[in-house]
Amino acid sequence: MINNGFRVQFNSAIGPYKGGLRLHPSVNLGIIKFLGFEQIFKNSLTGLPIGGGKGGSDFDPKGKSDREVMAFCQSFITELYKYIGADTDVPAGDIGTGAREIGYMYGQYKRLTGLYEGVLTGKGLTYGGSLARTEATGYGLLYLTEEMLKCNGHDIAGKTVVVSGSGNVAIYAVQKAQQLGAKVVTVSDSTGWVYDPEGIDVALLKEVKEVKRARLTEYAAARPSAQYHDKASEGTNQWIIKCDVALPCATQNELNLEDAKTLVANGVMAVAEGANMPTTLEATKYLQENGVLFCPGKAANAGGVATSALEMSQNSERLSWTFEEVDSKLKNIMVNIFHNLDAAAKKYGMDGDYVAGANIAGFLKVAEAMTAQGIV
Ligand code: NDP
Ligand code: 8G0
Repeated sequence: MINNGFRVQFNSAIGPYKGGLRLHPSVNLGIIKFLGFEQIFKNSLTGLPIGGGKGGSDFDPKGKSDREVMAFCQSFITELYKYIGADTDVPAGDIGTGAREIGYMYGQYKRLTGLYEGVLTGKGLTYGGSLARTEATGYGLLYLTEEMLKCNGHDIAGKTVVVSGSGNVAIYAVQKAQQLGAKVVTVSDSTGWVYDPEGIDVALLKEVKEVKRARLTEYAAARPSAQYHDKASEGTNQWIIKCDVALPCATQNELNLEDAKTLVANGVMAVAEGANMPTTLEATKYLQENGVLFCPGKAANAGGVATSALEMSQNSERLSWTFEEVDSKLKNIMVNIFHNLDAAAKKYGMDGDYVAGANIAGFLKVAEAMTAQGIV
């Protein structure tokens, strides 16, 4: 079996290329390019010195043994190692690429180059990883959502939240939403979704997904209050559940116009993207036209890459910060991002349009850096 691997180095005006590596059978060059393009502006919004890139492969880690995954990761890095480095291009995880895969890739990079450097982020805590990186994207999503609601006169506490996905982003989004006093009633994976009106049990979800690497049917089997819905046989998804806040945290194009109409009819107040481009263009427009607060992924999920940049800082100074230190920096970054979008939208006459605000604020810094450097 031959797999194809990609790395798109899109823009390095404000720092080394930075972005994840996706391992999923759907991966192709088009997907990596759109993700890399978004990454430029997201990384700019973090305020940290990172350029934009993305990579991955159509290798499917699902159902593979640790040994098979290791063999793939070693082959992948054998091809990629010449193009990456702590000061040139710093990949990380993404869909299908977690701590296990990053570990195998880091080991192979070190074996080939002899360098012990911060070439990858999302590393394990014993070899240069950062505390709070695992939680960062989901936590950051909630810090931003909380601020967006607050600035529009609402409180996240007491809200009903619908989350899609049950991977890294979704799990920690559920956890932080609950810590902030919201009730999360759904999670999903590629085959089905769970409705748990008593609120998702995060400990059980982590056990099923992080430890057993099992399907959500196992969550439902262990939790009497949960109902499992099969997507293919029912033709439904989690967006039919009435909620105040919707957080798509699985993959691109998972929230379409029909879903947006259902959410609006059910009174949704805010949508913030944990995944990259989960909302289709038509759905985004519909939500915005119907007064829903909408925050695009390049702002809402920037906490992951921001914390990766903090991991790079720690690697450079050969120190590790405490969980609280990293988490408080993350929170500051997310609150600042929201205010930057809000200000850019207002300044350019599009008050409340956080899509325009994110694009403008992200773009301006990159354009200025490119212009100053002679557009090289
Ligand atoms: P994971 O691999 O940990 O989890 C992905 C989740 O989404 C799983 O529940 C998976 O279900 C589901 N999923 C993936 N592909 C599909 C698909 N084609 N159709 C339906 N469901 C799917 O990935 P992450 O949580 O890390 O990433 C989720 C999203 O967040 C992606 O868009 C990613 O690019 C984005 N993101 C991630 C960041 C991070 O730090 N991890 C940072 C910023 C953005 P199943 O298990 O059944 O495949
Ligand atoms: O840490 C990263 O560079 C990273 C990993 C996975 C996804 C993303 C993203 O911003 O989409 C960034």
